[in-house]
Amino acid sequence: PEYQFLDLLRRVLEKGDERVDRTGVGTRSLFGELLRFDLSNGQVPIMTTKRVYWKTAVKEMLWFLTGGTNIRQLLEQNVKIWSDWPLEKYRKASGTDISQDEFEGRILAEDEFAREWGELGPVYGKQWRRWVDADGREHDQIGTLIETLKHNPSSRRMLFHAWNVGELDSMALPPCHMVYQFHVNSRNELNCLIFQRSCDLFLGSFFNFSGGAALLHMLAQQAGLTPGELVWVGGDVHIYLNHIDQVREQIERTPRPLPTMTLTRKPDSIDGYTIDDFEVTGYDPHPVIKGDVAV
Ligand code: THF
Repeated sequence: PEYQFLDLLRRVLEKGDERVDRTGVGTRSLFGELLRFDLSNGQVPIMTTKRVYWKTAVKEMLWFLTGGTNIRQLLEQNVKIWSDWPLEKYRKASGTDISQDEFEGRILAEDEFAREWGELGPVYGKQWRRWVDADGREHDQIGTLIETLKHNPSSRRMLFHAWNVGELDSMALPPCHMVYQFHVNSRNELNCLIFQRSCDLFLGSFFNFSGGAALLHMLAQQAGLTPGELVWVGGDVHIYLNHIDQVREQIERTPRPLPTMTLTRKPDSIDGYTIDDFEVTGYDPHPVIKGDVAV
């Protein structure tokens, strides 16, 4: 299964269209790609050709599920992958060159500062748990999904969406993985299709696959189903030009067997999970490869 991913990396490197993107870094990209990962045998798509910080990815997914939109909750778990955007904003507004460490320290230490500068706007968590409609009513898309999985699993309307058009302008970043659709087959296996409009293959994709797999495990457990397939569809699938050398190194490596994921406990609801409930065994990756994130 990792070979299809390495193959995608290779194709984007070789055939990708090169152009300058929003961040100014430049990318090579292909449009419209699909990957399938089978989770029914216990395997999870936590790739092995470089070490993936899967706990960080799962913590991010748990943060989405809390409905949270402030980086403080992430920092409390030592997750720093969302700090760049608020940091950039604060530097511009204050005219200072504050370091990331100092900025994160202030978010953690000062309530007022965290409220004002740690907020990302109505991003993923807000839309998943508290989408506000035209009448001002809130919709818990995750709650509705779990009810439907339990009581009407043949439904073709089991999905949640984060592309809330009216609120895009107030988000730090519009959602990348924007739609998750679910499907239950005749063997009571839960399948998930993620539609991602924009994918940073070298940094983001591993997080998206790992987080998606964790979500599939939690939802299956809550609805009394077993994990099936994770289908991932990418729109603009790209490699940043400052990641090209790293990707070349990664595709030379030989994949090892994928690890397995199990939940060690069944919480009463989707809101009851913590990072300690996830056990990943048999993970023996190649060493980490570093790359800078384009903001
Ligand atoms: N913007 C860009 N340019 N790339 C992305 O992957 C991305 N995301 C989220 C929002 N905007 C994005 C943020 N997610 C890392 C991983 C995921 C991110 C952002 C950054 C990252 O730096 N990963 C490193 C270090 C991990 C760590 O410090 O624990 C890695 O090696 O994986 C796509 O959702």
